[in-house]
Amino acid sequence: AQKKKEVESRQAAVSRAELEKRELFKRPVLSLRSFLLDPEKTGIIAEFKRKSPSKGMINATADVVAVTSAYATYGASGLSVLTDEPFFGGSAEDLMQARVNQVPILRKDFMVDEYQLTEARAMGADVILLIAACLTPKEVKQLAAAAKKLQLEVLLEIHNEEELQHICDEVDMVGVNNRNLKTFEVDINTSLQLINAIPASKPAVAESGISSVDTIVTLRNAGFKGFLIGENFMKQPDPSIAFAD
Ligand code: IGP
Repeated sequence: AQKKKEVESRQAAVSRAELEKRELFKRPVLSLRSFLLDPEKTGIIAEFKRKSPSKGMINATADVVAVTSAYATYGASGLSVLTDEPFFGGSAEDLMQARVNQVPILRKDFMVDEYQLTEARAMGADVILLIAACLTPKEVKQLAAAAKKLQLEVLLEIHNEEELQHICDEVDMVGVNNRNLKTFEVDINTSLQLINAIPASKPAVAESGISSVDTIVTLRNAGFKGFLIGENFMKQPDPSIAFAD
């Protein structure tokens, strides 16, 4: 509900038609799906996140261009940039700055309205996130269909078996969040337990709580193509060198 209000006030200031006129809106998008399916690539989606509700401040001083450029140089298959301000201290400006990189970018936010999809395109995003816990299956289908019309790819995030019901044709990839959004508890087994129920046509992404190469190997062997990593990089004083280790 808070998101809806936030979106409404932005929409009152900048119309959809205005967003559609922006230069970035017209740029061709990059496919995260094909980057994840490329066996030559790492599958790592590296996230720029200053703070979070579970951890508080993670890194107050990191520079978005320096960090995301290093992520891309060290082999990230994709970038994830938080644009949610209230909970994660992100902004549209962060994503637009990260756009200097030639890798697919996920707009990480709570999407509840089609206006946000137009915004995502106008920021230079390639992929949007739809969180099953925040949306009905019907809303997922509608927002995903609208995203496709804008050429954006869709990553659907699930956390349990019940949310498998939210998977539909319009969704390109399925993420399993190892973090319970209510308790903030993180368990990699969440990913390992759900992977076999995810259709093979939709590359699976393991999200949250990944901090070792061993874990990535385990998840890859289980069938995951993507690995979304935020805190492990961002908690370093200089996240731009963290990826190299
Ligand atoms: C990254 P971590 O534990 O590596 O920092 O997690 C990412 O998965 C996490 O930020 C995330 C998230 C979300 C944030 C997953 N789903 C939905 C905001 C909204």
